[in-house]
This record gives sequence, C-alpha cells and structure tokens, in this order.
Amino acid sequence: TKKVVQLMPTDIKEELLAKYPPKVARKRAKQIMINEATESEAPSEILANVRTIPGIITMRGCTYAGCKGVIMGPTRDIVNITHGPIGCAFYSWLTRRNQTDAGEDGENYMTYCFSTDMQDQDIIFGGEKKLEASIQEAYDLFHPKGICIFATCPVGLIGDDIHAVAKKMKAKFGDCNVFAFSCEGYKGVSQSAGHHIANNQVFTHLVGENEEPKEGEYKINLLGEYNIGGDGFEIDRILKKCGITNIATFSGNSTYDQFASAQYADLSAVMCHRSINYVADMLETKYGIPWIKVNFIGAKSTAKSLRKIAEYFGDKKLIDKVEAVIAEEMMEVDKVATDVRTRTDGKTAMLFVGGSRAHHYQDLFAEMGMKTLSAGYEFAHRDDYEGREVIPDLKVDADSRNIEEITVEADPELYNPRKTPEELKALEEAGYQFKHYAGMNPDMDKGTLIIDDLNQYEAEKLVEIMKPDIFCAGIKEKYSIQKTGVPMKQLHSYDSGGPYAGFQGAVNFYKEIDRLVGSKVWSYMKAPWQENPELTGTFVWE
Ligand code: CFM
Ligand code: HCA
Repeated sequence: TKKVVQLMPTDIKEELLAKYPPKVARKRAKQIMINEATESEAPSEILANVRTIPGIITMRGCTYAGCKGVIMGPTRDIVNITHGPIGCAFYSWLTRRNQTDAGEDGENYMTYCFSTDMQDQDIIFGGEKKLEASIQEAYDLFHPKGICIFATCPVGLIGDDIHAVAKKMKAKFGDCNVFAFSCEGYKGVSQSAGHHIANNQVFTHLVGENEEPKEGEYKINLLGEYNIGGDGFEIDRILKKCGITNIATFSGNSTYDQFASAQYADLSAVMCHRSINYVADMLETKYGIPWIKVNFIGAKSTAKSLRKIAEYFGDKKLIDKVEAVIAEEMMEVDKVATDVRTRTDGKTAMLFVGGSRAHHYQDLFAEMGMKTLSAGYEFAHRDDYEGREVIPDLKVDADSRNIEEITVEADPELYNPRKTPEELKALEEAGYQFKHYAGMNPDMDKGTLIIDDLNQYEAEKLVEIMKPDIFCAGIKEKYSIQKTGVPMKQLHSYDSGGPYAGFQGAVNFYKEIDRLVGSKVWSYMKAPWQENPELTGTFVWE
C-alpha cells in the first residue's frame, strides 16, 4: 500500500521543532531546510559544520574518529598507535568495515590494536616516555615502513609533545617514517576536523616520499574511497578492466608505498569529497595534478564517472574500452533493476549519513524507482550540500604550479560562504579558479526536507510522521528505528553486506533493498496485545 504524506514540509519542520526551547529551536531551524532545488538567485541556505547543541543526542563522531579511524585506519601496512587511555583504541578497533587484501606476503597490521595504554601516573607526570617506548616496541616487533601516532583528548589536555617524540624516533630508526597527528577528539565540531588534520599530515610527511616513478597507462589516484564492504575492490576491478592504472587509493586497502607515490598520477578522481578534498587540492597545487569529482555509487553514476575519466585523458582507445566495459556490465545490472523495480518502484527512503553517502546513495535508490523523502549529512560543509563553486585558498596560475611551499591549512571560510553570481564573476576576473561538482540540494526534489546533523529525537519523529519504506543511517540509529517498525539499512558499515559500489555493487544493493522493503517482518514489531487490545488480560481478585 502506498503511504500518503498528508503534512506539508513546513508543518513537518514545525513539528520537529515544537518540543525545543526557543533558543534551540532557532538554531535547529537553520539546519532544517525545505529544498528548492532550483538555480534561483537566492537559494535556501543550510547551516552546517557548526557545534551540536549540548544535550542533543547527535549522530556525529569525533575528530580522533575522523583522523585515526576514517583516513588512516584503512592503510594496512602502517602501524597506527593510539596515544591515550586504552578505551579510545579498544573501542575504535575494527569498528569500520574497511576490508584489506594483503596478498600472499603483504603486511597487514589492521587486525592489531596498538595503544600506549596511558595510566593515571602518565596523565599526571606526562606520557612521552611511554609513547617513545611504545614506538620502539612496535618497530622492534614489526619493522614497518611507517608508524603513526594519534593523540586522544587527555594527551591534548596534558600537553605531551607527540610530534617531538615522533621526530626523535624517526631520526633514530632511519628506515621508518614516524609522524603524529594532533587529532584530539574534542577538536572541531565533528569527524570533519580529523579528516583535515589527517590530510595535512599525510601530505606533509608521506606523499612524494617515493622517488621511483610509477609506470602504467592512464594513471589516476582514487581519493576518498575506503573499501567499506569491499567497495574499493569492485572499483579496482572495473578500473583494471578499462585499462586505467590506480596509483594510490586514499585510503582503502592502501599501502605506505601508494601514498608515497601519489605524485606520479596524472589525475585525481575524488569519490568522497568531504573527507579528502584537502589532499586533492594540495596534489593539484604542488604537483599540478588536477582533480575531478566521481561517484561509483549507482550503476549510472559509475558509468558517468568512467566516461569522465576517459574524457579527461581524451584518448580514443580508452574511450572505446570504457564504453565496451559499460555495455558489458550494464547487461546484468539492467536485468536485476528491471526485476526489482516491479516491487520497489514508488517506495520511499530517508538517508542520514556522514558527509557524502547521504547524497551518493540517492542515485542507487533512484535506479530502483525509489524516492528520497528526506536526507542530510552528519558533518558535511555547505559546499557538500550546495555543490557549488569552491574557491581554492590560493590563486592558482596554470604555469606556476610546481611551488614548494603551500598553505596546508586551507581557510575553511573560503569553502563556506555562498557567493552571488556577481561576486563569483568578480572573483573569476581577479584570477581565482573554481571547481564545479554535484551537491545534495540540487539533486533532490523540490520540497524535500534536508536536515543537517539530525539527532535521535528528530530521527524518530521524522519516521513517525513520514513513515518511509526504509531509513538509512548508522549503528546508533539502527535499533531505535527498527523498533518503530521501519526497515533500517546501515550505510556506514552496510550491516554485513556489500560491496555496493560499481556495477556488481549496484546489483547487490538492489537485491538487498528489495528484500528489506518487501519483508513483512517489520510489521510484527508490535507485541500482539498492542495490535489487538482484546487480548489484554484482566486481573480478577478471587
Ligand atoms: Fe566520506 Fe566515508 Fe562518508 Fe566519511 Fe564516515 Fe564512512 Fe560515512 Mo561512516 S569518509 S564522509 S567520515 S564516505 S566513516 S567511509 S560511512 S560517516 S558518509
Ligand atoms: C565514525 C565511523 C562511522 C560510524 C558508523 C556508525 C563508520 O564516525 O567514527 O555510526 O554506524 O562508518 O564506521 O562513521
């Protein structure tokens, strides 16, 4: 049966805000947007990348999660040591389903949990000695090419100089690159600050370290692909089939050597812009490697992205090969899509995930004929919503790209303010360059609800009002949503599924969602006596 949404978007927004104290409601109102999806002169603005109001149960994570977990976590041959009390390391150990394949004899430290295990006396007297000993121990045991140190909140509070320790140990070893990240969890407002910190350090200490050029045809870097549920394996399969050489993935199943050789690519293809745009910009500024935005989530988006890469190289051989691969792969995709659409067409979805998937996965749902009623990011910035022009922090002159010194701390404000067409024109004339890429808002229907940093209360309320056929988010949302009787799909970990990227991934996703939205089990979430009050027993005192 088709659900009818009776309320207008404005009513729903009002309903979501009704319970808040006035000050909170005012702030949240700016983060709940009724989409206009037009190129109008004054597009509606959404407030993003701002601090969550204390007391609200946010879906977000922390800076340490964004740095250690997201960006560096998927690199399999670097020893990642968490400097802090054991909890931060233990509870972030293997929580992300980034897969690895080290081959026959490759190194893989992913399954280990490395921590300095700080105790009370280390907090009081300082933990640098303990950190030094831990680095030494890791080196002696594994002799890795790289050791990375990650600061947790207490380390920032007591002021351990992790960078000095890393520098000392690197000099001592000579054959192991040791560097550190000041990614204390409390920094910034979300994971996003952690991405930036990770990007800066990887670029400063790792990219460009390998001086042996990488050979291959049509060399690209794949930026912002973390191999969750094997997505990266599927993308690599397709790239290989097309004859495209992937020099470095940042950072799914990556190795030290890949990062260190990224400067040998001719193009950066950016999958998750939010988490890695800083590296894309720095590669362009320092080595003159341009970047384009790609999306391998959705079969049509995959085809489009492959064509975009082929178009960049402009070589007929590659263009023809890409077309042949698309034609071959789409046969199975079309077959399954046609079948599932008989059941999924017209169904509805909601997506609240991180900083890119809440947008990317709408393509897969659209391929199934499903409509996205409402979506939002946890921590993306305004450019990820608006998909408009980004102004780099440097004026880039095409002829003077190979500069040594670059500003690694890009000014976040430059990425944020929406410029009017006149302002953009003036900046363009002043020599600034712009990037164009897709954003969530223009891709969503007019009147849909776009909500930034959705919280537990609003999630349940939204589901109660709009009753989507499926709700997509993370582990913290999973069970509360399922208890409302609505199927829930994790788009972070994919539950136990995947890959969902590329052509085979699309087929996997169609089948999985078809099963979820078609299952009757969710209607049994109510206890029998809630459904049939006549079953309620009456206690009789004899
Ligand atoms: Fe990029 Fe990611 Fe995402 Fe992200 Fe993440 Fe993730 Fe995510 Mo979880 S890098 S922004 S910080 S696509 S871990 S693989 S699923 S919130 S939407
Ligand atoms: C993180 C990682 C996470 C969490 C997922 C979730 C991931 O933010 O620290 O909440 O289910 O993808 O593993 O985003």
